[in-house]
Amino acid sequence: SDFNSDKRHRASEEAQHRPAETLSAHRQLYERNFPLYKQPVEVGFFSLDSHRNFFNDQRQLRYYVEPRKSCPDFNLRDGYTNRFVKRDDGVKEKLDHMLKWILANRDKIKTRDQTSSSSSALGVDFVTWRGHLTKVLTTPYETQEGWMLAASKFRGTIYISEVETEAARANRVTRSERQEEMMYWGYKFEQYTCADGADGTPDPGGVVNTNEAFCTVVQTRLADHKLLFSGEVDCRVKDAPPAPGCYVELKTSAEICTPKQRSNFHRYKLLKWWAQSFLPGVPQIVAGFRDHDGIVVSIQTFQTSKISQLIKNEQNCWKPTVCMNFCNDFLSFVKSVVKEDDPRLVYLLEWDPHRDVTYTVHRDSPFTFLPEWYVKDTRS
Ligand code: 0WD
Ligand code: CA
Repeated sequence: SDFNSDKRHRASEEAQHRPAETLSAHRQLYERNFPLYKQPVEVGFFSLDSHRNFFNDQRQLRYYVEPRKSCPDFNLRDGYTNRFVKRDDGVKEKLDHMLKWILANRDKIKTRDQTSSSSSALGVDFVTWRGHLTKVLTTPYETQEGWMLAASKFRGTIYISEVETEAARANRVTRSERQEEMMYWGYKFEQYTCADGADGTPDPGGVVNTNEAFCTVVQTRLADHKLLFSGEVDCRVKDAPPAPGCYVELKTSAEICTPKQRSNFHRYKLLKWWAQSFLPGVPQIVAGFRDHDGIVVSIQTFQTSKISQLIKNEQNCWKPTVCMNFCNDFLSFVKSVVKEDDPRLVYLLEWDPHRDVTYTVHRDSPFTFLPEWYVKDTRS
């Protein structure tokens, strides 16, 4: 009987610790108090040059130059055919640039509030791109695009890297000429509003090369999840608080002419803009509104912290607390699922609109994303 009760005890233990198979994304489940989200701290940065080479410095950081008129003469189509070098978006870099940063800067990661419960070599629970977290935050409101996120645990830290869905790949390879050109417009707007140096002026006559990037690396905590992530930053303002408080996100968007367009802008676009900038603590977003011919008709600055006030008049609108509570629960779900510490093992988390988050497990598959040079490095 001792044996039996012991067995029963173990069975119930097992049931309690068995991870949930799925996670719901229903927004009503996440209407709770806003979870703790610590002020993001910049712990480093890196640059990618015109050939996508990594540099452990700020050489690609640009400076925001306020347009001289609120309606400047920016033609976003200029240079598309003859002064544009486009990054090859068929090349999947996964977390590689972040991992290079980690190998070169592991001493910069703050382990001050490391508790005994976190037993990872890096002192963080998750390493990922900011863009991946943006997708998680907006999931309860997303009705169009699903996602696939690969997760592996290595020395106690869970790394999360996106896998392109079949639908996203199909969109990418069948983009129309018009769509291709409109993707350029955002980068052209950056060229009109950014200078290389603190006292420089923008050079709209130069080449737009989308290989070039400046990325901030920030550390923060969402409830009990310690996060280290990196995001691309468009530019900074000259006289401003230290990073990330000095950073500016640049956006372009179709001009708003009707109440319906305004409502759609608030409900869909501002959600994505807010999530992306809130995560790394980027305080302002400068938007260029353009017409169908790519002419900028107005420029407007949004304070990231005021966006949720701005949309409160919209009925059935999104709520920051739902986004953050879902992200918190998603990361808890990932922790409960990703148990085995093995960089060759991938837990593939998948979500499609109107479905729950599910996962599958893959050993030594094409989904494996932590490179040999990272897992072999004796310092990590
Ligand atoms: O290889 C991959 N599958 C990915 C690589 C997926 C996502 C990101 N990346 C890398 C790239 O190295 C890039 O430099 O991430 C960096 C940007 O990461 P992020 O900041 O986490 O991404 P996100 O917030 O989605 O995008 C920020 C900006 C975009 O600006 P807008 O205003 O359009 O949101 O980064 C650019 C784009 O300018 N961008 C990308 N650049 C390179 N590769 C990518 C991408 N895949 N996606 C967006
Ligand atoms: Ca941007």
